[in-house]
Amino acid sequence: MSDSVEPGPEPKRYGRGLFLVTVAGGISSLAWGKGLWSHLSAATSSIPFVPHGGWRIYTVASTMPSFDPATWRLEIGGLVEKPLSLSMADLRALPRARQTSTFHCVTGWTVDNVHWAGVRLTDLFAQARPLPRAGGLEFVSAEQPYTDSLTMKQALLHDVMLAYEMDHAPLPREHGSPLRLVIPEMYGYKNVKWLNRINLVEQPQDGYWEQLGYDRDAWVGRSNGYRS
Ligand SMILES: Nc1nc2c(c(=O)[nH]1)N[C@H]1C(S)=C(S)[C@@H](COP(=O)(O)O)O[C@H]1N2
Ligand SMILES: [Mo]
Repeated sequence: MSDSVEPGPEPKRYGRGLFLVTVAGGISSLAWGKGLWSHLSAATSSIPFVPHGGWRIYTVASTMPSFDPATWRLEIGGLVEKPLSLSMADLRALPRARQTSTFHCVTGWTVDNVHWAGVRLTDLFAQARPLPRAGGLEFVSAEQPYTDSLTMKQALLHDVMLAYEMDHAPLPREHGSPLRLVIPEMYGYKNVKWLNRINLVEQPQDGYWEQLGYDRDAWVGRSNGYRS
């Protein structure tokens, strides 16, 4: 772990939680990996999991949001003609988009050929009808205070989606259940997990990692996160 601020978890962000887990689990190394996460998971949720296929699980809060299908909604508001409040069933009733794309974290890890299924923003816009002055979208996570944003043009790239399935199964909790943003052209920090609100705004604003110095336009290989 370097001293620079990186879009990924830093032990200090877990503060007390990490300390307690470390002591309780008797972990001698703070390396971010299978060992630490299986202990953290055991301490913070009843769903054990092990990162697979090169993924690292990142959060900014000490516990992950949980998903209750009975009450969960995706809210779409701000500069729209018709604000929406969609259940998971509503989302699944929309045209189902699928793609296979590669996922890049700015800290250097990559996962090839991730299979996603979900909805395209155009299908939501057909219902919500953004106002002409809506030039950006703010994506708000249930995991506070994580947010990020895109321009309207970026949001309409052909392989941007709101994914509810990953690798042929419902999106796992640690990957942002039930819904996450996927934008393969940009680094992982733009791919907001536990998405539950989209606000249409005039211009994008800095999100969580951008307030800490990362580029708002996080093009893979072309933004300030690039590490050779
Ligand atoms: N809500 C939320 N979304 C997030 C993050 C986070 O900490 N919280 N981390 C981002 C970063 S930096 C990366 S690389 C990816 C990692 O995705 P994963 O945790 O599914 O592996 O999630 C992104 N989305
Ligand atoms: Mo990341």
